[in-house]
Amino acid sequence: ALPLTCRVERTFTAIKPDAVNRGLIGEIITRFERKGYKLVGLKLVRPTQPLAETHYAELASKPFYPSLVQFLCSGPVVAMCWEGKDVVRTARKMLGATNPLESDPSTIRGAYAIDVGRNVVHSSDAVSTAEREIALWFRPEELVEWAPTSLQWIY
Ligand code: RTP
Ligand code: MG
Repeated sequence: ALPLTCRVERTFTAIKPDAVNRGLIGEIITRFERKGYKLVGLKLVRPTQPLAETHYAELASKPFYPSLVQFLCSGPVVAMCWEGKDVVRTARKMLGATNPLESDPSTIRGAYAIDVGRNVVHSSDAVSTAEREIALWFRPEELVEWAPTSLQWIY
């Protein structure tokens, strides 16, 4: 049995159109794999405007909301669901601060972004947000339950 302190969660993470265009898909997925998280959902999506509006609905009153929605719809997005211990909070740490000016250079945004409106990657900001966003972007059958096996694929 898992210890009570082990909180296995799922989060929704998206590689934004700027990063897809710049060829950063592999870099970003690699960081999550190497950290120890498990990929349970993955697809390339060209978001519709309603999807982008719903995704960022909390920010509807912000002056940058229209351009934010337009940006998310401007090209393909890699939608991902990652699973693992404390993945919601840890993914946010791996992304770094929203504004690349403030994100540590060891983070994804700190390493690859220079503009707050083109900050490469998204990840849910809380467990409840993750549940909402996973349901928004994925159908239940698109999420795959699996457990890593031994070295049978090599030997
Ligand atoms: P995200 O949702 O994309 O993961 O980003 P976040 O949680 O770090 O930041 P959030 O407050 O949710 O804002 C969503 C996206 O809006 C853009 N933004 N622009 N011009 C501005 O001051 C400003 N503030 C936020 C960013 O692209 C941010 O990722
Ligand atoms: Mg956010």
